[in-house]
Amino acid sequence: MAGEPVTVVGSYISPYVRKVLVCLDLKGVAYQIDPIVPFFGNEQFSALNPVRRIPVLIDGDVTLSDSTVICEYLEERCPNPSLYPSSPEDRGRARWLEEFADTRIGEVLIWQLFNERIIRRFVWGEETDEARVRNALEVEIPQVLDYLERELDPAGAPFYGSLGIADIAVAAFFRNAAFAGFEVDPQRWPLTANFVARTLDCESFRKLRPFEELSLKTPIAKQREALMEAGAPISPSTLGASTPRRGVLGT
Ligand SMILES: N[C@@H](CCC(=O)N[C@@H](CS)C(=O)NCC(=O)O)C(=O)O
Repeated sequence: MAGEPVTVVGSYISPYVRKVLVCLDLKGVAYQIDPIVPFFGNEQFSALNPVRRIPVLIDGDVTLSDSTVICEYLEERCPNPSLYPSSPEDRGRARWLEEFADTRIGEVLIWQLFNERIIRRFVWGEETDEARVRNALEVEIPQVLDYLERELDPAGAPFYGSLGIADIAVAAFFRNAAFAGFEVDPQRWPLTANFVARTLDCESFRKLRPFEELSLKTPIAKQREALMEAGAPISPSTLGASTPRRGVLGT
């Protein structure tokens, strides 16, 4: 990490990749990206990550999977600026919110909404399960938003004082919600709507937008080249394959 840029394997569209890219940017760590779409890893990718999920971070001879593991590694390698609260109490709370984001928010906004509306159609050529989406929109997403609304500071401060891992992890999922046509209702969840808008407006999130939008509108096989032309820091080689493979893990 001292001289060479690290490599992040994974598409700009993934919320877990987004979380890692924002942490790298806030810490000023140079990176290159191999923007493989989920399910499109080759054999070498399987060898690096047996559960075949993105992101993977490669830093010299260190290869790590899982956004939480990666962000903690980055925090320890590059402690300044710290993205974790200093007190054990708030650090524990921030880690819980990160976990809640990666599991429960991921379940409702990614698996039940974004995957249904986008990945199922564009990766697998399947129809959206409209009943599953309806249940997500009417029941499960509101439960998550009710919880966030209770946890957020009414004065509009970031979680635990300054922008950190909890804000980044939670907000990252709402980009995918927007890609899938969902926005938080500001009448019903004013604190959450404000939190999402404010956090996603930070420079580290904003600078990813052109690459996210380009990835969304470009056929999978052409994304790497299109991103390179648009100035994204694309890695010289790829762990991508030309056809998708069903996931190893369930949700
Ligand atoms: N807990 C993992 C979750 C990563 C994850 O679910 N990534 C999705 C893309 S958003 C993926 O790679 N899906 C492919 C699969 O399930 O096989 C993390 O925090 O990195």
